[in-house]
Amino acid sequence: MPMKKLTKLFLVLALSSSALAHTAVTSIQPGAHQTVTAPKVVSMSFNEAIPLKFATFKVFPLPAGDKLSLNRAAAALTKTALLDRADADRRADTWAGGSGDATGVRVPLKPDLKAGAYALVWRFLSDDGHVVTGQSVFYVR
Ligand SMILES: [Cu+2]
Repeated sequence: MPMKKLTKLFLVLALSSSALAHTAVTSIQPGAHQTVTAPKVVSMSFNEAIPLKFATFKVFPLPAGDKLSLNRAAAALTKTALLDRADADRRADTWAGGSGDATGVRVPLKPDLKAGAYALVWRFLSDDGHVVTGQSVFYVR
């Protein structure tokens, strides 16, 4: 194999092994598809500290649907809603940003949430420099 190709192969391998080192979400409360009564916060923890300055957490009510359509709606929000500004009215949380590094966050929720499905969506900067996004669905009874 020519040297140039070998170098390229090595680079690809090095990149894919660093991708394995993304900061991981180790727990979410309420958990995925869990039902809770009158939740006051959603909490998340990570396997290493993340800089809160570059982190966004949002909670949105979802239209009624089955598990698959709720997961799809939450994933769509992760793509469209994370960088939105001025969406406080549509959101179910009152997260106002943070500072410093933390291995966990507590995202405050608005009081008296209506019964139904909600999506927690997140975006943060991993220690390896990658942006990590994700979502989780829970239910309020
Ligand atoms: Cu990574």
